[in-house]
Amino acid sequence: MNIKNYLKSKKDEIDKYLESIMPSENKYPSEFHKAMNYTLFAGGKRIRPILCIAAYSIFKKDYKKCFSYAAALEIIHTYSLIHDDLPAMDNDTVRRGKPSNHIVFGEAKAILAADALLTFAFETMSGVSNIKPKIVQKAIHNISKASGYSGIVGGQFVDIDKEGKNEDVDIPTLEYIHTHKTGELLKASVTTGAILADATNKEYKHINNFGKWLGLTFQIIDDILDEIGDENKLGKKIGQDSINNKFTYPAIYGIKKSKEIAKKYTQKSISFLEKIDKDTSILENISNFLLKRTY
Ligand code: GRG
Repeated sequence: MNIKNYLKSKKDEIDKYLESIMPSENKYPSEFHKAMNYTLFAGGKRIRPILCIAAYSIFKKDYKKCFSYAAALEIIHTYSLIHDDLPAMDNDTVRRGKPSNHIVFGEAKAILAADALLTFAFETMSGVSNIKPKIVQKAIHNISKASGYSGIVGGQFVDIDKEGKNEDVDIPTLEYIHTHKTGELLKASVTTGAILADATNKEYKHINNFGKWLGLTFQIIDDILDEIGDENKLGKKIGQDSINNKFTYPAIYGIKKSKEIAKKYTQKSISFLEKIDKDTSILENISNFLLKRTY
């Protein structure tokens, strides 16, 4: 299947599913529901849910069974974007091509909307009744770990802590920030697919390694795009990393070498898929697509 068609069709399915579960803006308190839905439906590639579905589909056909988890991953990602844009964090006024959540609703309401998204993700995941409880527990545990102190929040903490202190930052610190802030949730997207499809321990390990290298590559490309990307395509302002004096791959290695590293890591991610004795071509194509992405 053409990968662009696959991404588009799965994005449409996930968007429809998200619309079906999010609180109605006609219900009280309407403004609160609007604030929750605003950034979620402002755009976004839906990469995390698609990765979850694609990983699940390696092992099983009935991929709609993982929609609650795929949706939860997108909802958690959106909460993190709203918090990330706040003045106390990265202070970004544009997200997904629109004014950031706090610009439209104000800081206090944006914080509450993001908090509600985070908890709603867990409500969604724990509310499923068509998956064995042991698998539900494992999947929720997996996503919780990626979302918390040992995942995106830990990465964000170190990122904020090291802002403007480049003399304190070495390569292992940079890798900690990248693998945690961005990588853990992307890795959890594919491993959750494998958990839900009841993959063997060996298969899980290969998917986990695939996710690790894919996640790191994703942030390297994000850093490159922050320097040389197109604001209209990206839907956010570029040059923010250098304004915030952030230690990034392009800041250390330059653009050319960073691109080479991203290519090497993409190949590494795919090498783990090759160890799985099943059709992994969709994940492989997604990995190659993400390497070349421009948005
Ligand atoms: C708990 C106070 C508090 C804050 C948490 C967790 C967190 C703040 C921030 C996460 C850090 C973050 C936003 C990392 C960036 C990840 C990243 C590369 C985002 C862009 O992802 P894409 O390209 O975006 O998938 P779309 O819009 O397509 O979904």
